[in-house]
Amino acid sequence: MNETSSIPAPIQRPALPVLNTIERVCEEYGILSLSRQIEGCKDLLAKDPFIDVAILGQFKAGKSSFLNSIIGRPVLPVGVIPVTTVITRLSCGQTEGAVVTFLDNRRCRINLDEVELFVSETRNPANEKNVEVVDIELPHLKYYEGLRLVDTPGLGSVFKYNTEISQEWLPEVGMAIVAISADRPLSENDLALIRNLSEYTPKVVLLLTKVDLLSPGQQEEVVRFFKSTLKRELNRDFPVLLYSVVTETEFYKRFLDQMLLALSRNRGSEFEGILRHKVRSLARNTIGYLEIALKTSLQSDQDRDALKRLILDEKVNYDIIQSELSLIAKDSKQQTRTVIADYLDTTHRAALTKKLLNALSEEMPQWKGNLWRLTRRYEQWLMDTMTAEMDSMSKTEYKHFLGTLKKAHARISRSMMLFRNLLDNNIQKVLGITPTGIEWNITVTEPSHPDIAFVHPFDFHFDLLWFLIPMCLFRKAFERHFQKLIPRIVQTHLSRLAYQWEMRINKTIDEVRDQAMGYVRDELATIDALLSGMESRTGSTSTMIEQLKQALDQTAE
Ligand SMILES: Nc1nc2c(ncn2[C@@H]2O[C@H](COP(=O)(O)OP(=O)(O)OP(=O)(O)O)[C@@H](O)[C@H]2O)c(=O)[nH]1
Ligand SMILES: [Mg+2]
Repeated sequence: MNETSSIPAPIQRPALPVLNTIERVCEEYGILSLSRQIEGCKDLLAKDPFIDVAILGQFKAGKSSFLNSIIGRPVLPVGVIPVTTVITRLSCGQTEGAVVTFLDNRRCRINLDEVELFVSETRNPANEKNVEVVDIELPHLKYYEGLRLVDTPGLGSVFKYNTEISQEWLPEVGMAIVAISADRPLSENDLALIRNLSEYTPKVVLLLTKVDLLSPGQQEEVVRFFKSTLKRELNRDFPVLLYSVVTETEFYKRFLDQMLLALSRNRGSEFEGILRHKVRSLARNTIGYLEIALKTSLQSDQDRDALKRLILDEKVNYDIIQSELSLIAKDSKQQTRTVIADYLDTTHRAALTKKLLNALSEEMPQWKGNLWRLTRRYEQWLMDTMTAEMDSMSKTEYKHFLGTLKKAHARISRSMMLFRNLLDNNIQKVLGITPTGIEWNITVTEPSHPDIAFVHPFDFHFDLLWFLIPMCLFRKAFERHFQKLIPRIVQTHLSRLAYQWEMRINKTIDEVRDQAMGYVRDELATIDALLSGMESRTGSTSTMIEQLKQALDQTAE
């Protein structure tokens, strides 16, 4: 948090010695898989006493519009294509402005009208400016003292799992508002998000946005559908609020205000509740792993070796899964270019060529001057038209380019889960323990959009001979020549677009593979550590499990 914002009054921090115990146990037993969850709890205890109220959800659900409406100022950029790329926090500050924190910890203060330069996809594509977070300070947010409203990048529209930035940030969530647009009610992705969020916070609220698109009867129907689906899928009730930034906003805002004000007033106890929830979930996972250690430590050295061989058998092998995932990635990457090029070729090449030829026939008669000037006009026209066409095609058609990424993601996720099931089954079979199973979510960041630049099509500058060529005789011939160039120029640009997207998509496929490998590596290292060298730990492990169970009882929600 930056120095200038007004830090809310400190609150009583719950003493949670169990967190230290868990951290020590994980270190001692080599339980690497829980590191991120531990860091999330520690951060919450150590950081400034804000409760982060995060708005999360699918891209274009209306998250930024909602926050602008709540704070009464159009501070966050909104739009019809994916916009938000960076976590943006809004809180009360003495002076109006924003602070950008970069990944290397540099900070700079900016005006509110510059926020867009850092948080929007168009001005900061795929966060190329390496911004970690933007903190917006507004004096009038004193109203919600101690709360920080957090805008998050939209979660992947075409992917089962969520974008990296928002996903990585989940352990930080205090209260979560899950935005679901009235025109896309409750997808598989939303359910996965809500399920996942429930690990990190007891306070999850659903927000049905853009309700102006529905009649009152339809609104009721959608809310009923939400409630029944969530009850069936997650066996829990969640509050559902409605919102529209278009009609009756003040009416909807009142409910949100009440909720946020209550959270702000009871910040101390709410904070404690959120923290307890996180620690309890962590304690349950730790107990799960300790039980594996306990079972193992009851065996003799020889039997323990045998158990280890049974659990980490030839199928549960790092090298095998590594080569399997690498093969999937390689196979998918090889197909990327063809998939994109074929799509552009069959769907767009002829139509674009025709469109450009028609446009050129309309434009060219208005161009005056000698051959040199005519050629410059042609080049300029081509540059403007092609850049605009490629840019718009890249933005509107890119979803058709993501086929191999989606396939790779699905195949890698499946392989990873099969591997996990093999491991879990072995543990179940050999030790009689059902592993608690922390979530293995592979997150996918949509690749950034390439910079569309014009490729110069001319090999020979015949226009330099303009003083030798009488235009009254040859103009028609040059016009025909310019037209004849169009198909080749279209083809060159389409294949360049395919190449640019291929590079980006293939890089993302590699990232997906590496993430999967990271999960597998941590889990195997954890299980290996738990199955090794436990001979003298039987007593201490069961004491530890008892202690954690007691702590769970004491921190009951
Ligand atoms: N009809 C209607 N449209 C809305 C409403 N809220 C947002 N929109 C429109 O929905 C589109 C997306 O809005 P954003 O606020 O940019 O959505 P977002 O969830 O922040 O999108 P990302 O940042 O890309 O994840 C914009 O075109 C908004 O004008 C609403 O209440 N009613
Ligand atoms: Mg947004």
